[in-house]
Amino acid sequence: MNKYKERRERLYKKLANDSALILFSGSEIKKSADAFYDFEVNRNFFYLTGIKQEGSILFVTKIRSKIKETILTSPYDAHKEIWTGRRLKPSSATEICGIENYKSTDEFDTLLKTLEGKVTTIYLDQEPGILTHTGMLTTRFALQIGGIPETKVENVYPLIVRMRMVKDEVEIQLIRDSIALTGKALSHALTKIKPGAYEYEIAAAFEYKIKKAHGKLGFSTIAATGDNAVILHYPNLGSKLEPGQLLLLDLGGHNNMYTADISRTIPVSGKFTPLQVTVYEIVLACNKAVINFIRPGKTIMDLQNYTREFLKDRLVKAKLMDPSEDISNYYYHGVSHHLGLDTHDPSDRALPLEKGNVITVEPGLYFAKHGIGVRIEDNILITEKGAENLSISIPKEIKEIIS
Ligand SMILES: [Mn+2]
Repeated sequence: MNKYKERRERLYKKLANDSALILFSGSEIKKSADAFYDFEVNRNFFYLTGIKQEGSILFVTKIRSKIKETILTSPYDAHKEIWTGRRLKPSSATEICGIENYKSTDEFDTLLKTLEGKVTTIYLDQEPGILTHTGMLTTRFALQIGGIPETKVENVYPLIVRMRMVKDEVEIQLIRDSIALTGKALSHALTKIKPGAYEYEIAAAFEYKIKKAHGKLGFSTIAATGDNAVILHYPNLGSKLEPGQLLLLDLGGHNNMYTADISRTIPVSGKFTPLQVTVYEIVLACNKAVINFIRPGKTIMDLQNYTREFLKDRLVKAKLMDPSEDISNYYYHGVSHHLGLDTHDPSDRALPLEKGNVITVEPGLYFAKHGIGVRIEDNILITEKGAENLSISIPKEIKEIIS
């Protein structure tokens, strides 16, 4: 069966009777003048349809338990096509998502009117910032259709997010492929690390290999040397790599919508100072200990508490912090987040981990006064009894990263 259809059918079981579900792929966002940002589809819409084109709509009714699905895309516009590229034909749209019933978005308002008197619940993805096919915020659209008599609007976002948290076999393979691509691109970038190179050159080498695979970045590449590495989402990438510094890389790419998210920390001159190696060994040991600690049933909060205690214990033993100090002075982010169609894949963090979840494990330590930031991040599949490190083949052992 079409995998998107299979997902939709699982979702429909959770919807109330006499309801409608309306999901939007989103609209392009203006950059400046007549330029737009590259379109990024609403991932919940993509998860259920496989369609990536802006201005598309999934329209579903569940009346007396009977499901009726319609897929809508923007009407064919020959003039627009010769300016901005080829558009999905109705036949391709229906084939991708496995929905036979097709309409153009011109017919959406008429379709919406058919709900009057037929449904009592309308489900929308009310995640802030999601746009309709006309560029209206979905939260605003919700207010508008809230005026349909005898109906209430429900947020379908939590239901879809719970489904997305458990990856199926197809999704796990796509994540494996993206990790392999990211690992390959990272190993190319590593060959460019030397004193005198710039952070942006290392990032460019990584991104070249991703683009060469017709891929995209999951997020803006971080290449941060020296004390730049204490800035978690360091955005500037303008510094020169100096001898004796560390370079922290946090990067991920894909050519299949599912991103990897990998961090490695590399000595610029090919060798660590004694202080750097002490810090690196603690973070590496912590990375491995957390991966070992993972079991279905534990929560991400359990992993975080474990990480904080582990790092504090090791830093105190190494005399790098006082027992009375707060570990948050040196480790000030979460150890894990879910990963998938989004880098920070949406999740219900209160839910315990279960088989099929994919999360990151990314302990770090940051000492601004020593110009040291170390983070080692792997991507982990939760299995029946524990965890599988999907990024195990991306080097992180000291002997693998020194020259
Ligand atoms: Mn991450």
